[in-house]
Amino acid sequence: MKKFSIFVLISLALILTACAPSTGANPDVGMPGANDNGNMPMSDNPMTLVPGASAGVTATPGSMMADNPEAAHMMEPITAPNVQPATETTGGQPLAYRDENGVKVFELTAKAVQWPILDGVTVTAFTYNGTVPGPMIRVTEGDQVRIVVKNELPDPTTVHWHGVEVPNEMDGVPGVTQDPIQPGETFTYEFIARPAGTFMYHSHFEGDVQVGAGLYAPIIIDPREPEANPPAVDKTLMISEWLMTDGQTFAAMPMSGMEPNYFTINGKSFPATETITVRKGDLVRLRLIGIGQFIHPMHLHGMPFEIVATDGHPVPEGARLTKDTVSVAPGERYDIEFVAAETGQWVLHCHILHHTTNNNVEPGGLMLMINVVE
Ligand SMILES: [Cu+2]
Repeated sequence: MKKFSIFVLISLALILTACAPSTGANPDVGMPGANDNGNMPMSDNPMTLVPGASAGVTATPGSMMADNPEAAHMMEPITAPNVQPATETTGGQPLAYRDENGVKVFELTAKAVQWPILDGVTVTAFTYNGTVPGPMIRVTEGDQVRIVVKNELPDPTTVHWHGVEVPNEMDGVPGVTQDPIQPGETFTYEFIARPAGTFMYHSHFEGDVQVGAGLYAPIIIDPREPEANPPAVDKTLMISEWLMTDGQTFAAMPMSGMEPNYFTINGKSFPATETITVRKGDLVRLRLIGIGQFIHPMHLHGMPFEIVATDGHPVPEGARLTKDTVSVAPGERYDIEFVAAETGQWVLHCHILHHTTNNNVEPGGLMLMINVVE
């Protein structure tokens, strides 16, 4: 059953790839020889299923795997021995630290858990400390920070501090700046927190699998000088995707062109996403973080917003755009602010509307409510 579903998914991806208008590898398609409908008679043009493959050869999943055995694990479900249900229900919560001679020391354990993204839908997730996203590390600009990372995953891992100005040997790139942290091993990262802004940390080992599987979390560095006009509400939203079939979790995009079927904000799909309740007149800051593999144009109903920071760096007041939609690409951060001017339930959602479904059923996915009350 499982193998059959994977085969169907792969076949679908191959067909979609072959039908895409911009394959480029088949420049003759739709050109001379096309019939009145603009379709190519198959007998005149032995199309291949995979652009760039040799003429007349029809690719099958099996042969692709044989061609590239290193990629075969992408088609395997994400698993771990004795994976347990999550004991927490909310990700991205502030992580406590201990002070050791002026150093803020945080502890992270990379481990697999069963993580509910929706009532009745539970993924097998690779996590920091058992939640998706992992816990929020929140420090102040200039703090000396030490993060002790224990790997309880079945696979090696590393941690990359995305956007933070760390020393090169703390950058978390396996085979470049450090050896992978093997299962059972511990690695200690240490750096000075700078600059101030919205950042994230995530796996840099087999990111195609591990990041999509949940190994990501926010790191917020507050400015040393208190802000002149701090928001009344300050929320961090990490946007990502999942592929679930027959109760098993796969890499969100096991092959180029394949599509995930669940979409999450802070590890939850609508209607399980958080409702953000604010008072009329509040200044609200949302820190949008793209940690998946897809671009998400996030649209807010009812109130325009200003983009006050991009990728952690403040936008000077005179250069700020006022928008109602901002596209959040993988790796990007946008801090947006708006005044909650009108009461009501205002929707924030992705405007690729397929991303507001759960396994093709609307409404779902990347949507949450901003509930403005008196
Ligand atoms: Cu989207």
